[in-house]
Amino acid sequence: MYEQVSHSLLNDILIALKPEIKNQKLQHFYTRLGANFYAIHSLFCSLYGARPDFKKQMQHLVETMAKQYISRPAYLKKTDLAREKDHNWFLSQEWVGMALYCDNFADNLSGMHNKLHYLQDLGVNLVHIMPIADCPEGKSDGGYAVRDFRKIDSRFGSLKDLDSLASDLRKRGMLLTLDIVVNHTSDEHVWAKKARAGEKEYQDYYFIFGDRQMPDMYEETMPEVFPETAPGNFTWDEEMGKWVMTVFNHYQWDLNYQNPAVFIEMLDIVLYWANHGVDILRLDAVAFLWKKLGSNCQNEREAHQILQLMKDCCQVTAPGVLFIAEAIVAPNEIIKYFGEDAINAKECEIAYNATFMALLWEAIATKRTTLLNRGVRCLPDKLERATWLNYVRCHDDIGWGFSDVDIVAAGYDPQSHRRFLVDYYTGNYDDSIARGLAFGINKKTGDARISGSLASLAGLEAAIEANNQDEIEAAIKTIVLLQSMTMAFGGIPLLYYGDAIGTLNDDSYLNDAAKFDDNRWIHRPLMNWDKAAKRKQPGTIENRIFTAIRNMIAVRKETAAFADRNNRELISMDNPHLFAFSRFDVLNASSKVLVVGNFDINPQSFELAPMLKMGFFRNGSFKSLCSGETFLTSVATVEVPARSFLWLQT
Ligand code: OTU
Repeated sequence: MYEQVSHSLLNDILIALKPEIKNQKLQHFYTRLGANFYAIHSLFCSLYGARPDFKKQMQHLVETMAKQYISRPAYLKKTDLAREKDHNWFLSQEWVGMALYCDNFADNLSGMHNKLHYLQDLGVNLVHIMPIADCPEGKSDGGYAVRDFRKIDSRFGSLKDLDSLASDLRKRGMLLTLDIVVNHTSDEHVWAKKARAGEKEYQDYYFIFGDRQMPDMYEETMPEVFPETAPGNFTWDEEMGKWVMTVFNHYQWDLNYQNPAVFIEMLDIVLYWANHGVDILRLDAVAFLWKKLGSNCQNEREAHQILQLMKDCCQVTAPGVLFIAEAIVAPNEIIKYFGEDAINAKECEIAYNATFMALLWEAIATKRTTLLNRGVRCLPDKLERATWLNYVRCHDDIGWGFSDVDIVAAGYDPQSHRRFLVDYYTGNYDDSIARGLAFGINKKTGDARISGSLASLAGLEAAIEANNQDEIEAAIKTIVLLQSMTMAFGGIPLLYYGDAIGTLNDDSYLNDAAKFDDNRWIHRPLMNWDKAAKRKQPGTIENRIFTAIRNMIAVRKETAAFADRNNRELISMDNPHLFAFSRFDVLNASSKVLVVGNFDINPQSFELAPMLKMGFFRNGSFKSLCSGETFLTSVATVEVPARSFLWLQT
């Protein structure tokens, strides 16, 4: 019955299409629309069906998709078809990413061309260029407070520069990732300006209230994202004389997706960037897309429906484009951003694996892998056509978002364990030389997160200052160990610019009035190209880190077992300092890799007999993939040096 309704609505919509759309060649568009319309219609109906203008909005939605399909360049339509055929293409082990700010890394977008060889030297073939859309200077939240979604900030260059970079990347077989800040706009966006000027139509784009009644009700259950710099979730706008919902900074106005016009505008922006050759779109802060009184306004069912709808619409117009969900939420919530099942409710193909990231840092601090093992074991299975973005550091802080239940099961008290981690990474703990800063300290809850560069958190900064060679060695090992885990875990490893050469904290942000109160800037430095050049001098710190990572990337790419096909098994080692799992080649299950990480500062070993029983190393010998060393299975135990890893293949 419902399917019939949906079918006849589609007919009406197609008949009513404007002649300039109807007269185009839209064969693939119609096929895909037909295949996805039932899902699109039911989602749109469940979100907006109660509105009197529902049919009009639906028409507008289809027209938006059709127009963007018409303007999609032929070469991208070709890529769409190829990717539709090989629809698991992104699960391959060949992809390795890096996130970078184009201005810090290369002055601007056109400067990027001359730096791509550095990425290729390392083996990186997926570039996430941090937000480049137009933002007000000084009120940009690092690019996440967008004033004009379709304009590139003049600091970074022009649309032409981006097009030329996209084409250069394509020729080199590299993928381009850009951000779409779907949850909010800058308070200087034209919609916000119109709202401020009193236009009701645009006030409906946001959550705007004349008095404190609704804001107070929301505040009862909404947590604070930036408690120090932007406490509360509402900001008084003097000019409008009203309260605006601002979950992040005071100048970031939350978009109201209860209004279908907002959804259609944002979809149009998503498709606009898809048509500029972006392969992967990082959707920022997706957990926050739906606000509901009485809830923490994160991970709401409707937020998922919005993402499903966005995916289905993108599938019709630009099916070759993937979405990354940036949802830094609990493990059982993150998993839902992949969708519920691959056919009926697909969402984002890729999601940040914040759980794994935080667990890795926890294991470094405790030197034990109890929580890491537990946390990974409890990570729910993801869909088949979905993959993680595995990372050690990114432009944001590290939050201790693992589940309390797991912390307790690992034998710790949640609150004091989180406090310990903050102490450890700020260097306020006996044996810690980490140089992190506490970020987002919440006086009410006692929570805090951590800022700092990978190298400084791993102890390299303090070790260099003390000129302590052993500590330098240990820090390098820690860095390489952490990266070895993200390379082998299953998913796309995402490096952060500067981390392959041991970039330390940079406190120059303290002299910038627009940055000094947000210490995440301590790990967003200018890329130091003189330092990068030292990667070629044997024996330097830069050389040791860079070559180790480059080697891992090369090995990863040639090891089919590292493709992400839900082909990982955790292995208990009976040693609280080791973290071990196996990866197998789905086409050749006997081709296995055993990954072992030792998080302790002393060597640790494991017995071979149980491994042989599990079916590893049947050939009488096994090989370490990174060092090339061969071992005989006649040895009783295998030693893993302090803060080191092994990738062993029979
Ligand atoms: C994201 O962050 C971005 O990565 C941050 O750089 C932005 O400040 C923020 O959105 C606002 O656009 O929303 O889903 O420190 O981890 O704010 C998670 C907290 C986010 C960040 C969190 C995150």
